[in-house]
Amino acid sequence: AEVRKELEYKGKKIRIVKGDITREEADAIVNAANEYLKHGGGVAGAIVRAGGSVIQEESDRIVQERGRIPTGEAVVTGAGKLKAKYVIHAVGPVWRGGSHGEDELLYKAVYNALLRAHELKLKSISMPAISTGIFGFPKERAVGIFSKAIKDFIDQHPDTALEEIRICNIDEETTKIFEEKFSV
Ligand code: AR6
Repeated sequence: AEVRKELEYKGKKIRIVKGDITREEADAIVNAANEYLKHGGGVAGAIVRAGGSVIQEESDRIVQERGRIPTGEAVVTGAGKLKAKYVIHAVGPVWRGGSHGEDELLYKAVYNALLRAHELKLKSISMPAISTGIFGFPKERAVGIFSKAIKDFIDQHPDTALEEIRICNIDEETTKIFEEKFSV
């Protein structure tokens, strides 16, 4: 992937990159999932196509056991044929105008994705701009939420093994907005 911005916060690297997240070499990649972990389009569809149906099958077992995954939560599966070891499925909110808790729910989805990586003692994670595609969350507004969630996570987990957090999007529009507006 093409690195477009590099930041460091409390010794942790944060990189804004442009590329296909299914090709990322991070320990985990994050999927922008829905509550039923039915990976249809967007980044979710790309992850299942590249990683194999084992990712959808494992997701289906999780939903069979636990029921739907509430918006804001994140769960882990293997990554099939991908280079990453894990896929962390984070459920972001559907944009409904902004007065239905969307900001808090997106914050939780980002934070919980990082928390899953931390619990697995991973060193690197790559995540897309959850909710800002098919789910319609305004991209400019999402940047501040990603910034705050990542900063808060690092503040609250100073001893985490996580060394690198990448924000990886395939499209120029999202990449540019994060490149220009992301800060910690
Ligand atoms: N690599 C990197 N970024 C990507 C890729 C890719 N291969 N594909 C898309 N993006 P979206 P959402 C970017 O729509 O809004 C699915 O049907 C994209 O440009 O994937 O949370 C799920 O099953 C955008 O910036 O996620 C859910 O039902 C970002 O990834 C629903 O879509 C997120 O876009 C989730 O919608």
